[in-house]
Amino acid sequence: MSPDRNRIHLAVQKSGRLSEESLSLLKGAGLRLSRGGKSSLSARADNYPLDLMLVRDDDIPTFVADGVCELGIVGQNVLEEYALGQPDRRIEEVARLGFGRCSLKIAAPDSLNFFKLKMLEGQRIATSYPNILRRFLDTQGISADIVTMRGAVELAPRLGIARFICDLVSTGATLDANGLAPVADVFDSEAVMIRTLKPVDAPHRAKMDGLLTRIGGVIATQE
Ligand code: PRT
Ligand code: ZN
Repeated sequence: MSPDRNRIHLAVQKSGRLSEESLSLLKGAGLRLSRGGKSSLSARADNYPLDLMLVRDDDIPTFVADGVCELGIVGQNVLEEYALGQPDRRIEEVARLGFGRCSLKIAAPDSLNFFKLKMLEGQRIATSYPNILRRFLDTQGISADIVTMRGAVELAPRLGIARFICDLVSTGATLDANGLAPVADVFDSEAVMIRTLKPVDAPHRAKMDGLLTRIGGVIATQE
C-alpha cells in the first residue's frame, strides 16, 4: 500500500515501553485513532490528516531521516545512538514529551570495589549503545573494549562476555537482580518528538505544524 500523499505520517513504537504513552499523548491532543486490527502496522486519525506507522523503535530515526515519516516519537537514547552513526543528520528534535525517562549507566559487579572511572581502562564493556558509550569514554580519556549486544546486556558479566555493562536503567531493579551496581551516568533520556529535515511541501508543513501545536498544548498542561 503506497502512502497517502495528502496525509502526514508519524512513526510510533508498535509495542513496547513507549507505545501506550505515545498513543495517549495523541489522544490527549484530540485525535481519534483507529487501528486496523491487532497485527496492523498502521493506524489512522479519523479527525486529522495523520497516519501512524507502528514500527520497532530502532527503525524510527531511519524512517524520519528518509522522510518516509515526517514525524516520529522515540527515546533520545535511540535518536542519539543513530545520529552519532550518521555524518549527515536529517532529523531534528522538536519537543520533549515527559515520559519514557531512563538513564544509560555503566554498571559494575557488586563484588567489585569500584571507586574511579579509570578502573574501566582496558576492560570489556557490553552495551546496545556503542556510539554513545564510545563518546563518553573518549571524553573521559578511557580506552576500553566495547562489546555490542542487541539485548540481555545485564547477563554479559555472568556469561563472561564482559566485566562491565552500559545499559538503560529506570528503577534499578534489573541491575540489582543481576548483582550489578551503577557506577557512572552516561546519558539521560526521555521520549521526544522528532521531525524530518528533508524538504516538506507547504501543505504538509501546515499539517505538521498543526499537530505539533496541539501536542505542545498537551505538554504545557502537564508541566
Ligand atoms: O521492539 P522494540 O525494538 O520496538 O522495543 P525495545 O525492546 O528495543 O524497547 P523497549 O520497549 O524496551 O524500550 C523503548 C524505550 O523506552 C527505550 O529506548 C528507552 O527510551 C525507554 N525506556 C525507559 C527504557 C527503560 N525505561 C528501561 N528501563 N528502555 C529499556 N529499559 C530496560 C533496560 O534496558 C533494562 O533491561 O529495562 C531494564 C531496566 O529497568 P529497571 O526498571 O529494572 O531499571
Ligand atoms: Zn528496539
